[in-house]
Amino acid sequence: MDDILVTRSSMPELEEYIEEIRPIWESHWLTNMGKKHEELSEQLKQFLGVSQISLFSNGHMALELCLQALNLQKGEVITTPFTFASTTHAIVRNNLKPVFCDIREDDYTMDADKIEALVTDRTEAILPVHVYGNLCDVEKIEKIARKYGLKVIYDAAHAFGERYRGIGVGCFGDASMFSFHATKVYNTIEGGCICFEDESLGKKLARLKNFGIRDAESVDGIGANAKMNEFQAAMGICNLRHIDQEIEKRKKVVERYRKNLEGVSGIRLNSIRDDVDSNYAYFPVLFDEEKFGATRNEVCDYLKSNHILTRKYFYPLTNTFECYRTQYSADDTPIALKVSKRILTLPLYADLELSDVDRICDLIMEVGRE
Ligand code: T4K
Repeated sequence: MDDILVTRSSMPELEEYIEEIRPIWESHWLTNMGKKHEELSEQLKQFLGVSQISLFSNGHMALELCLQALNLQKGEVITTPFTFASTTHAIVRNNLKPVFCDIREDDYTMDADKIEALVTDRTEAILPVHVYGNLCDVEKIEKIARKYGLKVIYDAAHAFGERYRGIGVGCFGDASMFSFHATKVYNTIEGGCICFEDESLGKKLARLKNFGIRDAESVDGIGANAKMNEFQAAMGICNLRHIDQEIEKRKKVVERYRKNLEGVSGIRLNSIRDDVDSNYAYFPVLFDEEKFGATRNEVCDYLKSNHILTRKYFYPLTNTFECYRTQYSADDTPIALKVSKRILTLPLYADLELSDVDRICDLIMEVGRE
């Protein structure tokens, strides 16, 4: 029996991709902001409903270079430990100090009511994560940022294509990063972008992702190489043609999971907001051992023994990583700690068969009863 993995990359038909890359073959123009790159930029701007966009080789470099471009010098950035390694590393690799804020119990995003207590005279920015595609409290965060003069950079890696009350999620804050990694709702194989409004930020990003080069004879920034190449952009153009159907298929999978698992004692499903058009990026389930009768780890192991490979996104918390643990205590973010020990993301991708969803849910119920 083949394993069912936590996700499976969406891909166009091979012939569609071949047609898309044919001009690249003919022109020999492979990277450095070529025609496909420019075409995809325009298409994504429209699709995401944002005013400015800058494409990158991956989401992490987009985030890291965005923080660099914002020139944050006071030192502290308030963020969440309930995220992928990238978010925290992007801060630290800019010689900035992450200050960890706890999360909300219902949607796992940064608890905006706990931000103000963490603001010091060294705080310069807030970096929240729309984790699993759950939107942060963008209004409250905006208010706090205004009050203290802080920048807001959203890690929107999971929130591609989502809208809040009709507004593209990339419109909030000073900048938002989307990831186009193979495992995401939308992929360019690897890739990512920053969305923003301020044109001067766009100019800095353009230089920083290309070694800091201003023009052929001047280099005025300590940049990196983080350009999206033409093959990535071609994949992005193809995948964007099918994104609405892909999200629709994911929705069906999520609805089936919810139908099967809703109301089961000891299982908490991801909360759903009416004012957000979801992209159905992840299906996290929280297990309360006492009520359900089994721990998250027991469920994970049982599913694995039945060829279902789930993931413990996001365990461990980033503030407990070996590289950070001497500087932080997870006890300072007790809700994040509790959630990270109990949460499991179940397989979710557009082509996941509904019969497999039923089987996964049956297996989960078996562990709970044992
Ligand atoms: N911020 C947040 C909140 C993020 O979640 C991420 C990335 C970032 C920032 C950084 O964005 P990028 O620089 O990645 O654009 C995966 C992804 O590598 C990572 O992109 C993602 N978050 C994270 C949540 O998940 P792993 O180590 O769990 O991936 P891996 O290789 O175990 O793949 C998971 C499953 O995906 C596999 O079991 C099968 C499937 N898969 C994987 C690959 C690589 C495919 O179907 N096709 C593939 O090509 O990190």
